[in-house]
Amino acid sequence: MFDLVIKNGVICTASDLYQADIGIRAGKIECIASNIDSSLAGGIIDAEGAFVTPGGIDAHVHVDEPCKLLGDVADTMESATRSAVAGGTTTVIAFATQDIEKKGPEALSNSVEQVVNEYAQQTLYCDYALHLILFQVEQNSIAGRQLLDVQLQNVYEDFGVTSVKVFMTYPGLQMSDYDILTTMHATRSNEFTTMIHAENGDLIRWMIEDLESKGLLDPFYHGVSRPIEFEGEATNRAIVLSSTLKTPILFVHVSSPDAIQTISKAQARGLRVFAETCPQYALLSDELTKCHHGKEPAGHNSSSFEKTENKTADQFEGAKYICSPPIRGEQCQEHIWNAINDGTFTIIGSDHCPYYYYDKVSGASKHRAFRDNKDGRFRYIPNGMPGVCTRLPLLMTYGYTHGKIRDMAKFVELNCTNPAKVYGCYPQKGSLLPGVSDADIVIWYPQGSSEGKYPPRPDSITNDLLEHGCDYTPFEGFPLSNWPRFTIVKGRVVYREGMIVEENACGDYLRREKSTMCSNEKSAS
Ligand code: DUC
Ligand code: ZN
Ligand code: ZN
Ligand code: ZN
Repeated sequence: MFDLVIKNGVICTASDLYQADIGIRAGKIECIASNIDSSLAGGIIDAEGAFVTPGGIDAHVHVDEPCKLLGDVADTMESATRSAVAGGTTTVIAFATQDIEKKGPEALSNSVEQVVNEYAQQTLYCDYALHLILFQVEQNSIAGRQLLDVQLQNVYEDFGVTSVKVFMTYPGLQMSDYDILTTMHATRSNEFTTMIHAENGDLIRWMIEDLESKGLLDPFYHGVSRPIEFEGEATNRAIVLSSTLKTPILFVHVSSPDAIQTISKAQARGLRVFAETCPQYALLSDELTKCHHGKEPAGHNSSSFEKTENKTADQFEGAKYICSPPIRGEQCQEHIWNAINDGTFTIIGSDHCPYYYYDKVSGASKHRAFRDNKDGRFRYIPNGMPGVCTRLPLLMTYGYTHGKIRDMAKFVELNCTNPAKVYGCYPQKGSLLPGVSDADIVIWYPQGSSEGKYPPRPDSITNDLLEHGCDYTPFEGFPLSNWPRFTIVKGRVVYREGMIVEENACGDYLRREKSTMCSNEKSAS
């Protein structure tokens, strides 16, 4: 007997595409077979020939947390997981930031505990796990190594956290090369995954001060202050650090050809260097940050286009597209797609990091939160944009349908299976393996037409589709070829034909194991 049977789907995994039915019991995938007897099912969903994929894993999501180092993020874990399932993502990995008030062997466990406790108060629509953002090594000396070793051991034992992110930029967050080596030493011995934000923070600081001294303050200059070469340099330096210790690393949010080339060369030398990119680097261009010329950006839906008092275009609109690394020139997009297909990129994450565009308090009076703060200087605009909901539909449309991604197996590998392997939750997550995988599944709309025995699928992105807390999407108006019709989390339908199914919300905290892909092998020392 099954709780639910999905019939007539085209099952897509990271290796295969085939027609079959899926039988689900007690939240798990129980069997996949060519024709499951419907009389055995508690419930039946007819996929009508549509693609059936594992639920997406978005391993790069920022939400509001007790330690607000990234400022006031517009999503709680509740709204972020709601937005995730609306876009076919069934597991998110967010961040717990190190709380430097906490000291000693349990310091990092206590930092994570604070975050887990906060999210336990919220309704969660899918499972979530946590990475740890580390920005300070407690003891900046040889003794610090041993302490960090123990701190990581504890955070694994207590919370199943097995990955650490370090920043090579941002005042207050930026780590010295010395501290990065200490961190890598500890992640190596604990078999953690080391995630790197690679941009040269010292050079960026110099550029920001230089631009400000010349009165160049608009959102567009954010990108000017963080050129491609600064990402390339930091990428190369991090590879030197990791190869010194013979330990793997993973670059997050890789945006540009220099970094891609450096990573690809290291991979060709046999170094265990992994990389993530994000849809915004494949689909958006820095032209969007130039709104002060009075043009509406391409792909922009005029319904959300605010006119300023003097009826010209919103001169601050470029702020919506600020993230770090910045959105690059259009010519960089092709490099991103090539690296997606040739294996340089291991995973795709959204880097969902939403900030309100309009002021939350004054609301209707339409003060742009960023502009009215600190004279709109780009330096103070928070870096990040929403994306947890749009990641899979965009990649289905512009990757699969438009032929930029090789095939559906590549789509599943990058968005579902590899993130699970990289972050230690495979095969419970990210795959459709009978007997072992959670029944985290997306049933897409049948290909080709949006007509059927069901409400029509969305044919372009609008902010109100996304179920997130943010007041805009950088992808407003982007045409779509598909959208999740059903999102199933642990056997329960949480999103059905455009509606969240509230009573089926069943998200939990997910403990992870050590990575099977990019943690250190025990033998290396
Ligand atoms: N890096 C991220 O990964 N997210 C938001 C800001 C940043 O710099
Ligand atoms: Zn980052
Ligand atoms: Zn300009
Ligand atoms: Zn991020």
